[in-house]
Formats: sequence, structure tokens, C-alpha cells
Amino acid sequence: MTGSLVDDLRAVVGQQHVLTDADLRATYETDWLRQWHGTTPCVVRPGSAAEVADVLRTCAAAGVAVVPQGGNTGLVGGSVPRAGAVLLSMQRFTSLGEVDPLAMQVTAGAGVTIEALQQHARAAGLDFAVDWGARATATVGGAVNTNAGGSRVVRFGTMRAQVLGLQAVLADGSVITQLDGLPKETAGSHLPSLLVGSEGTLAVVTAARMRLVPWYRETAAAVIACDSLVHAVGLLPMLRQLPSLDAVELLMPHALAVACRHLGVTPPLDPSSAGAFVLVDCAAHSDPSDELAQLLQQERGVIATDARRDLLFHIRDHVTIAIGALGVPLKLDVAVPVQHLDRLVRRTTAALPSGAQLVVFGHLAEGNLHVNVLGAGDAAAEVRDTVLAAAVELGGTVSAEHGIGVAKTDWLQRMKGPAAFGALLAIKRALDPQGLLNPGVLFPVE
Ligand code: 2HG
Ligand code: ZN
Repeated sequence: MTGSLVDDLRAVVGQQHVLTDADLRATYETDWLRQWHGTTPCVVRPGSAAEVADVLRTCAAAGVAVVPQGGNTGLVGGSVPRAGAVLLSMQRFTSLGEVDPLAMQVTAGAGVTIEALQQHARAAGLDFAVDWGARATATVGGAVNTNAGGSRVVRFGTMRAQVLGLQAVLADGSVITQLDGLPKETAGSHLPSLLVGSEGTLAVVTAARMRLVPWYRETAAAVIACDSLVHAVGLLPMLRQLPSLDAVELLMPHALAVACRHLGVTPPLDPSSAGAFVLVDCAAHSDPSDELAQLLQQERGVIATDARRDLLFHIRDHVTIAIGALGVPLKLDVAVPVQHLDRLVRRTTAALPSGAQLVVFGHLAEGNLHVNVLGAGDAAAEVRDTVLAAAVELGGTVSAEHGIGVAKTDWLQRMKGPAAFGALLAIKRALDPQGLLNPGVLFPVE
């Protein structure tokens, strides 16, 4: 990169928002779990869509690629800079619009954290539907770009179901502003929907118009000890009957043990006493503990409210960090139709080299397993391909909520097939002919 590009970028966003110093760049160059590393000549922090447009035009003129980054909590390397690309940080997009109680909607800047959005909605008596452990750092822009899921998908769907409109800057610097939030509109294809899940490869998202949901303040949770994963899956028809059902999470025994040990807390149930644990959360306008207790009469477990309920979810939220404290795992995020979950875990276990530790947890209702393998060593690539192949063969996906990033580009085409992959690539080429937006993510570098 020439000094003149840095000067041109400084002219666009201001001297203090172009970081070239190695110390200042460092946190942007490695993800939060220290799995992915890269280097960038500079971090650029624009403050408006117009500035993003000018940054993209400036970089396009210099033929330099751009990697957009939100909270940097991604798990597939999609927002870590590569090959001399400029790092476009969206941290300054923290504006939050007024909550519209009539439409139950709000507009949030791409850099607003999920937690700040939840708090903002709650201050108006409403709630934001999508939630997961990294809420304090993960941002709206990242969640839109990865079509984030989390624990409440069983009730409210993924990010795609929350996004009514977006503001986004295309590679040529043109700005699409579709933030009216009309719940019904059939005027052609819905461009915001196309951008959800596109991982920064089609445009830079600067703001999102999102639906809000009722804030169910009364909660009750249960942790159920199941003989096996098959038993856990068998609970789903009964659980889905609960009108207040908010989350159905799965913790295989080792995941429960690892998280409790990391936090230094006593497990709610002895991890070695069951083959699988199901964590159920209910939320409603009036206390749902009775209906939960009634439904679970025949099961072995504990119901938890208030601080004990919060502790259960604190444990659940810390599995990733607990695994990270043990080492850098092979991390896979697969989903299969729920009836095949057991087969997937069996095939995964069979593929492990001796001495490797398997930590499995995830979102049971969506058949979404987080497969973490510690100590796979030289066998890591083989284990990865075996698990991903098994997921696809069983009618599932190689990515349920973390995205493809740079970690699984070799699998996108394999999974989608030539027609669907060809269509996705044609859209990418049409919107970003120079291949400047997040190259190497979703599609292999051309
Ligand atoms: C979760 O559900 C996240 O906690 C992270 O999606 C999953 O660390 C993982 O594998
Ligand atoms: Zn997850």
C-alpha cells in the first residue's frame, strides 16, 4: 500500500480514524478467541454511510480490498484482515433510533452491540429477539452479515426474520437506504434479505431496521438429565407445546463439566449422571414455572427461577470461553434434521484420533451442534471433513449460524451444488466486479 492511499483515507475519515500503528492495529488483526490472525496496513473507522462510500471508492481506485469488521467475535475468520486488505471497522456506527411502539421496530447502527440493542428495546418495554453469549461485544452489523441465530431461534427465528430493512454501501460507493420498515412490500426482490448472511461480500451494512418482540419478564428454566441424545431429541414434541418456550439448548456432559469447572461453580446436576442435558427456558408475561414443571413431571431434572435460572444460562454462555481456555479447538457449527443428531455425533466420535477431547453442545430445537475438538493434531483436517460430509449427507448444513468465512469456502460449492453456487457467484461478481469486498470469504479467491 502506498502512503498516498493512507493519506487519501485520512482525508475521508479524519487523521485520528486511520490507525497504522502496529499496537493499535493488533486487536483488529486477531479474533477474540485468537484462532484467526492477519495483518492490515491500516484500520479505517468511518462515521457515516457517506464516509464508507468514499472509503470504498478510494480503495477501489487504488485496487485495494476491504474487510469489514464489527465486534470481531466471529468464529470463521470472516472479519480478520487478509492479504494487505484495509480493515474497515464499523465501531463508530453506534446510533440507536427511537423505538416505534406502533410498529414495534427500531433502527440501529451496524456497530451497536446486541446487548445495547436489547437494553434500548427494554427501556421502551419491548425486547430484541436474537440473543447469544457474545452479546456484549457482537454487533448488529455482524449479526446481519452472518444471519446470526443463538438460543431463541425456536421462538423468533434467526436474524433474517428480524431484519425489515437495511442501509448498505455497495462496492462502487452507491448507498442503498431501505429503512422504512414496511412489514408488507412486494415491489421486486427484497435487497436487504439478499444481504443478510452475505458476510460482507456484497455490501457494507451501515444500519438495520429491525422488528422488536414483547419483553417477557417472567422466566423459568429447567435442566433435564437425559439418558441419551435420542432421549433429548424425543423431548422436543412435548416442549414445543409450551406457549412460553424460549430456548431449548443441548449440553453434552463434557460441555457442562468444562463450563462449570472454568467458572468454578457446582454443576446443577452431576455431569456423569446422564448421557445428555437439555436446558429449557420459558418466558412469558406471567410466571411460566408451573406449566414447565407440569410438562416435565416424568423427567429427571431441576426447575430454576431468578438467580438460579440466570446461573444456568451463565454456564451455557461460557462453554465457548471455557473451551478456549483449554486450547484452540477445531470448531464446527453444523446442523442436521433433529432425528439424525445422534448419528452425527456417533460419526464424529468415530472420526476422532486417540487422545482428542470432544466437546459438543448447541441448539437442540434446530438440530444445530457446536462440535469442538481439542487435541486433534494432524488429524484436524480429516476430522473436519468427516464431520462436514456427515452433516451434508444427513440432509444438513456445514454452517448453521457462524457462517462460512474463510474456514469453509471449500465446502460451500460442495454443499450448494453447481446451480445454486453459480447463482451466488454471479450475484457477487455483478455487485463487486473488482472483488474488493471481503475477498476469500464465502467464495475462494478468484
Ligand atoms: C454458542 O452457541 C456459540 O455458544 C459458540 O454459537 C459456539 O463455541 C462454539 O462452538
Ligand atoms: Zn451457537
